[in-house]
Amino acid sequence: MAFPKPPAILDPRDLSSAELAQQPDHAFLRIYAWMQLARLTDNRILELFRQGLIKGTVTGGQGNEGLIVPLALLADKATDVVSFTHRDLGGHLIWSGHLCEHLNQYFANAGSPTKAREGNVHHGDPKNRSLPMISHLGAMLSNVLGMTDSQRRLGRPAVGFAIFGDGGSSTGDIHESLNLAALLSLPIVFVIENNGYAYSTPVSEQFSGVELWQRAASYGIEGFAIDTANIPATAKSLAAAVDKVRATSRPILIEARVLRLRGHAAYDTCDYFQPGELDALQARDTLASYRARLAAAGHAKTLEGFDAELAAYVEACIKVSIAVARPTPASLAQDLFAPTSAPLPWTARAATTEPLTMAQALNLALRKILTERPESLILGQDIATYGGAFKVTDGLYKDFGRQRVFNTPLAESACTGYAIGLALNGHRPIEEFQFADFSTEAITQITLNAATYHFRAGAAVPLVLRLPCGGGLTFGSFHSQELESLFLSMPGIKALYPSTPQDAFNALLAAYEDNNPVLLFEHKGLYRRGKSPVVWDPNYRNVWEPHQLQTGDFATVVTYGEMVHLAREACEYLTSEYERTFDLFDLRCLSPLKLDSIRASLARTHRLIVLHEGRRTHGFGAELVAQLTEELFFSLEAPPLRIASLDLPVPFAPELEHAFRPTRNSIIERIVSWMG
Ligand SMILES: Cc1ncc(C[n+]2csc(CCOP(=O)(O)OP(=O)(O)O)c2C)c(N)n1
Ligand SMILES: [Mg+2]
Repeated sequence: MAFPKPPAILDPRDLSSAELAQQPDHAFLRIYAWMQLARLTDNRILELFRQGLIKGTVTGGQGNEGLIVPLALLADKATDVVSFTHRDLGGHLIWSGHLCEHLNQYFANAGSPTKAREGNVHHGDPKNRSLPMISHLGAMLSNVLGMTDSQRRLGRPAVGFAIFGDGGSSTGDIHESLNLAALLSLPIVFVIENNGYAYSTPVSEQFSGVELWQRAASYGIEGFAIDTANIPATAKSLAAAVDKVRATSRPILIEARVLRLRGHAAYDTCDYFQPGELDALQARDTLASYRARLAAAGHAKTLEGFDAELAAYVEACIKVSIAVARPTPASLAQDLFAPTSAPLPWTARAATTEPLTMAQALNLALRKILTERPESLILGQDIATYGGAFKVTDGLYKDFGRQRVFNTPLAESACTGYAIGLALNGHRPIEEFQFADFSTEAITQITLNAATYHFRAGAAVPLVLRLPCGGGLTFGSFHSQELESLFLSMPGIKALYPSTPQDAFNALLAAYEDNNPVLLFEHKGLYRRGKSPVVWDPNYRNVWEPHQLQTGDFATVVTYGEMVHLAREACEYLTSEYERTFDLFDLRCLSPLKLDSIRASLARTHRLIVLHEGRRTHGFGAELVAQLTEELFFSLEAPPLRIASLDLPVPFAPELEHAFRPTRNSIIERIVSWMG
């Protein structure tokens, strides 16, 4: 069924300070119409939810329209960046799309913009720079920062709108994002929707100290509060703020006092309100008072016309959307990862004639990427003049400058979110974590935001996260971990783990050109474990497959990272002392797993040894054993052997760490006793 034609008053989706000054009546009536559309739609969504026709969490925007409607109208939809919250249906309606498409999202039908993979207001339009929210409050702000910066880097005069609630204001992500925007001087309008409550919690239990807008001063940026009870005044101050941010490229923090007229969500029992409090709130409804004000100014007839037309339009759209087919699970699995592009046109220059350490090989790959790919940039802590904690980025800042190679503050979550925003807009950031361990600070951004993006919003996030990992260097439990099983239990992440300088060079190029978030595990013990030649390898994409290092017939050994080198030594010993030979595989790619060559080996040897440095319980080896043996189980001649670290935090002293991790000798001992 065709989408109904919207009433003419909804044709313009824009507003400017000039229009507010010169033709205020036009402007104010347009604001009213969009507010009324948002209200009618939110109200009908609530009814449809109560009828069981809409599922999930229905958090209405009733009371928030006086803020979000002028704000969304003022944004330049061809340039600017936004991420709307769960109170901002009105903003979604204005930014892009037909009402039917938004309703399709709520009905979770086959026409839903998230392909019905996300519910209700969790949609967006990333191609038009409206970034779909994830539930985790605060997480979207840094994405807006990154995409806005990407727009500016491309020469477009964008403003980003980073919106959050009074409850969200307590999260660390909000602080990290405000700090980052101030530091990088990004043109961001931060807007706090202060409706007095976070679910049932009043602001008095949310924060103490200064009012929310006054926090601006501590970031060295301008801040002010507005009361959206006066909508013309709200529109004018928002317009002035947007103009200012666009012109100065400095962030501003606005605390908007708004109302929440229907409790937190459809399921809210509202029993935390004082008697009469909800009625009193509803009596202050800004939409009603705005309508009365416009009617008193001589627009009563026009408003009646709008109301009738808009109500008929909403009903007609519901009729269309409710009849759309239910979604099918047909393409669920295919859509997890963004398709990878053809190989980039790398120059086939031989990299160097000198043998290199793995750290130098990575540096060379980064240099090649920065030289040949203008969309690339590198960020991380201490990576600029200092060259990174492990000197992997040595010299890059000097040669490529601050625009391409820059230090970040200690804010792993916001910096990763910022990188996601850059990646969504065509840049390809490479982020160095000082130690892999600190990536846990960014776990929401990596596993829930970046990793799910393509699945839920159809947008690619080409992002490389470099993770110096592993132990054996007496760094203790917070600088030595192997985190692959933590991350890779979540869908949507690719991961490479090279063990040689050449593979590290190849892996960085392969990860870089992939259209998905890729974790690059770099074992710190391998950074300087000897040198070997590194050449331009036209088959660099082979790092996505396991590499067979030696052949034999007694057992199939699968390992990766630093353990590859220990496994080699152990196999050599067992061959010379016990005359056993082994098929030895360096897995190299941990996700997506490609195990066919290893399965073929196991079908021949009938014995499997899996070795890794991460802990044993819930470790990556469990998954490897399961996937490798489930089809070959009855042909095995021995139970699979798993060699891993102990199920403990990584201990500090060398003697203790030695006992914790597999060593050449402990590997040999385990295999000998298993051989029986
Ligand atoms: C990090 C995080 N913790 C908890 C929640 C659950 N939750 C969803 S909405 C909400 C209240 C949010 O309050 P506020 O930021 O003021 O926004 P409002 O709903 O009032 O618009 C909570 C606690 C969440 N979404 N994210
Ligand atoms: Mg709130």
